[in-house]
This record gives sequence, structure tokens and C-alpha cells, in this order.
Amino acid sequence: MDAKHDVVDLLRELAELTILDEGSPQAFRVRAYENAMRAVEATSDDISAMSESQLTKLDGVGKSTAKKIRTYLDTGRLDKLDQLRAAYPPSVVELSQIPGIGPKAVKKLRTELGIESVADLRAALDAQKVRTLSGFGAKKEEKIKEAIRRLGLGKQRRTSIAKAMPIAQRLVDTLKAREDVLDAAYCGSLRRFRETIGDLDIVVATEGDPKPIMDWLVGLNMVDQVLVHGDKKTSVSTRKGLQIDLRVVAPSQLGAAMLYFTGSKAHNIKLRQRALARGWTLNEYALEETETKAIIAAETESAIYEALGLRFIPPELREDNGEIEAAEEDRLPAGVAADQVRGDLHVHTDLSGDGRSPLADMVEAARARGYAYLAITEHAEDIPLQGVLREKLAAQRKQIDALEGEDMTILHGAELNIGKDGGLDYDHDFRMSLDWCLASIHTHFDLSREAQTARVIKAMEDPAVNMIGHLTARTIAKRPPIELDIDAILEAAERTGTALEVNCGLPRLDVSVDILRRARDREVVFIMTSDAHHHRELNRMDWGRLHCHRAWLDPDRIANTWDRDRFLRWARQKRDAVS
Ligand code: DGT
Ligand code: CA
Ligand code: CA
Ligand code: ZN
Repeated sequence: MDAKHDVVDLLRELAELTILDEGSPQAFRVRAYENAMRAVEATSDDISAMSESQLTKLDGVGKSTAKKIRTYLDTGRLDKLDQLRAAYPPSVVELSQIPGIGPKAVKKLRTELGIESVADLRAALDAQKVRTLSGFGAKKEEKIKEAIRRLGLGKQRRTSIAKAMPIAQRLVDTLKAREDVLDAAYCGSLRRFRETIGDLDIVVATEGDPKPIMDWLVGLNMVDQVLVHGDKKTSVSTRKGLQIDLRVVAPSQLGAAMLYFTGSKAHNIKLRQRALARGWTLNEYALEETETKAIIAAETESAIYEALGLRFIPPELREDNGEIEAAEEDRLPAGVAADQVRGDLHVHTDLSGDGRSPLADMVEAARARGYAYLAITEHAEDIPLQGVLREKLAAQRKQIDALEGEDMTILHGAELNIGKDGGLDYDHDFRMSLDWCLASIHTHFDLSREAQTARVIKAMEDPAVNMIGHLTARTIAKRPPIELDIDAILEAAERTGTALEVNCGLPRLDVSVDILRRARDREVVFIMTSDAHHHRELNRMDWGRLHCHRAWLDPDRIANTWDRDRFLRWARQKRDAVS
């Protein structure tokens, strides 16, 4: 792992722990760490070679932070970090991740009730002790209980895909760059693109000595405990509680190892039964003849599938959902290929309070992806910090027109906020003057199922609303989905001609695979979007392709695979019906 990533991780952890320490995410020190983190992320200079004063020259890095960075780079540790970690152990950090429990509440729970973990909190909730604290009460107790239950906190924690993926990618990239490594891949549930990951499984191929590779893992900064340190397998756990299993194999065995460690277990069992029926054995080293041990296939996954009489099954389908039967009969569901995505319909620029790239950069990035259409959708006015007032939004149209070309249509849009009772931003005429609107829930996550369902359906009935953004408003393993009558929502989407977004950002992946499957027999239109707030985030679309494939969703159900004429015709329908 390179120094830059280590420093970004350091600053992120300092910011997270300082929120708890200062009791507020807005505290000056927290902002200082966050600004420094963004500055380091953005620089292409070699951080490890920079002096303290050079670091200070990065926009956003203050003097005292620069000093901390340099100390950390030179010594591999930092007193401040050690102090904060001692004061706020992982079990306390976990408490602060429960929706409705802010840093101040964590302090109160610790000092007044001695609560140091989710388990302690659960016991205190059961004893009805929490309601006695000022600012809590019986209703809040209930909400907290419900959140703990729905997020599955306090048990063996699963890590969200959003947290696991960047770690896995960095580990694999670093491994691949080594001279003694021929190939490396993350496997397990992450490769199958599950929403949460129990542990991370990485397979490495080398002709050489596995020991230096294993030692490298054990020596990483993020490692907290070494669970196994062997030649075939090494397991560590990180300070955030993520277990990493690393296996080193010979290149000739890579396919068998990847197949085995990708799973799922149920998929593997079915494959082994097929092998058995042919007088063969399938294990993590090879597909071989049981009697003679002659190897039939081992080097690639495709060769093993082929020998078993199957089409190659992409990892995201390997869940024993009928994919083996489908592969046998050559009717595996088609996925969306990268070049089949024709546009992105949910993109912010720095006009939105939380957007980070200028319009021109977003448009250029969309062109680079070969899109034929793009919607610019700033946050609308009802969301205080991020929202854009109508005059400013109206003024954006000129800029958009100037950047449009023959190759790419740019829709001038907005991301409306669905109010508590289903009301929307601006007014009817202004909304209708825009080319494209999505409407999303950003507030009131705790309403009843009836109330949530009603407000979403009301938004769908608005003629300016083309699409509902991130329907359930969940963040995976962090904020539970809002309560909804999904069948009623799907029915309304079909009836009103409103699309449902597949938000491709890893923290959300909303709507879920489960909802996509439930919509299979309905004519609901789906649209994959990046919800990019930075030009580099347009590539989130690639995650959405895996997500939709995992749901066996027919690509033609996804409107942004349609050619420009078909898409634009569809996008006009709701508006045209009223005028
Ligand atoms: P996770 O980590 O709980 O999110 O899920 P996985 O699927 O990554 O499971 P994990 O890490 O326990 O094992 C990785 C893969 O290794 C698993 O998908 C299939 C394979 N595997 C592990 N243990 C067994 C086993 O006892 N039998 C078989 N057939 N395969 C196994
Ligand atoms: Ca795993
Ligand atoms: Ca594992
Ligand atoms: Zn958005």
C-alpha cells in the first residue's frame, strides 16, 4: 500500500475519532482533518517525499496536521492517534454508528450509564434505563432497539461493500505490482458482489516463495491482529474488525483456487456433484480424475466450467439460484455490457453544496464514457446546505446548452426532495420547465410504512417526476431502509410511468437486488445512475451493472441502455401527457 493511502486512512480515522472527542462533526479540528484528507487524496505528488512545509502548501493542510502526517510517515505511529484509539475503542465507535445516536449521546451513555458497547446498550435498553436520560425517553428507546435489530449490530459484524471494496482493490493492485506475483484477485462474497462481506478472501499466484508475500500482509499498517501466518494461508484482522484471508497458490492452480474461494458454498457443492457424477474430484487445487489424479482443468475458471459442460458463470450469479441449470442450457441471464450504457441521469456538479467537480468536468467525463445523453441534476432548494435556489438553477441552463453537442444531449434537471407528505421543491411550473426530474427522500426516515408509501406514491404522481431516486434511502450496514409497501410502490411506478433508480454508489445500491427481483413480473422501468458528486464517480455505473446482473434483470428493462431517441421519447411522456 502506498504512503498516500496510509495518510488518507490516518486522517479519516483522526476525523472519525475526533468527532467523538469533540462531540460534533462540525468541530474545527474535525474539519481540519477532513480538509487535509481531501487535499492528500487529490494530490498526485509523492506524499512520502514531502517535508512538513511542503505538506502545508497543499490547499487544506494546516501546520499541525502537516506535522502529524510527517511524524506518522517517519515513525509509523502518532501519539494523538494512540490516545484517541485508547479513549474510543472500536466498541464505542460502533455505538456512534447507530442512527439517532450522535457523539453527544455516546458521551452521555458512557458517563451516566457506563455503556461501552452495543451489548451494554442492549442490556440497558432491556432494563429501560436509557429512557431515564435527558433527551432520550421511551419512544427513542424503541427506535434505537429497532435500529440495532435491523442493522444486526453487536453480533459478528459484516462489513459493507463500500468499505470492503476499496481495501480489496488496493490490496490486489499492490500485490499485482509486485515482481514475485503473477496474478491476484479478490474472491469470496465480495467478488460475488454481495452487499456485506463477512471477511475478505484474496488469492495470489506466484511461482516463487510465498513467505515474503505473507509477511507483507502481516506488516501492513492497518493490521491489528495476526490470526494465522502460514505459507498457504495467512489471516489477519484490521483495526476496523475486517478479517483478511490471503492464500498463495501456483499459477497452474489459480482457476481452481479462485473458483473455490469465490463460492458461494452452495454453488461449489453443486459443481462438485457434477464432477463426482463424471468420476472426477473438484477441490481448491484442481478438477481431476478421482482414480488416476490426472488433472482435467485447473488453471482457469473457464476451463473448469467447460470441462463440467457449463458456460462460464460470472461470479455475481454464483448463488445457487438456478445459474448452474441455466449455464447447462445456455440460457444464463445477459448482463449489461459497459458499452451498452448510453447515459447517466443523476449527476451533480459543484453548484450543489456537496458537489465537487465543475459542470464542464462532469460533461467531459460523460463524453469520455461515450454517453449519448446526460442529465445534470442538482439538489433542489428544500435541502438547506446542498440545495440550489431557482434563479441559480435556471441560470445553469445556458451553460448546459453551451456544452451540449451533436454527440450528446444534456438534460437540464434537478433532484427534488420528497417532503414529509410527498410535497416537492419549487412549484409546478418551474418543475415542468426542467427537462428531467428525479425525486428522492433525504429526510424523515422514521415515518410509518403507510406514511412512507403514501409520500413516495404522491411524488410519483407528479407529472414532472421521471424517476424516484434511491427509493429506500438506505446506506448499507449503516442506515436501514425506510419502511415501504414495495408491491404498492411497484404498482404505482408502473401506473404512473415513473422509473425507479438503481443508485450505483456502493454505499447505497438502492433499489436492492431483492426489490429488482420482486419487480420481475411488472413493467417497471429501471435506470442505473452514478449519483456522481465528482467526475471520477461516473464510473460507479460499472457497479450497477453487476448489481442488476445479480438480480437477473433483463437489460432492456433498464432505460439507460436504450438508444437516445427511444430514451428521450420515453422521458417526455409524463410531461407531454399534461400539456
Ligand atoms: P462471507 O465471507 O461470509 O461474506 O462469505 P464467503 O462466501 O466469502 O465465505 P467464506 O469467506 O467463508 O469462504 C469463501 C469461499 O470459500 C466460500 O464462498 C466458498 C469457499 N468455502 C469456504 N468454506 C467452504 C466449505 O466448507 N466448503 C466448500 N465447498 N466451500 C467452502
Ligand atoms: Ca469471505
Ligand atoms: Ca474467508
Ligand atoms: Zn443525488
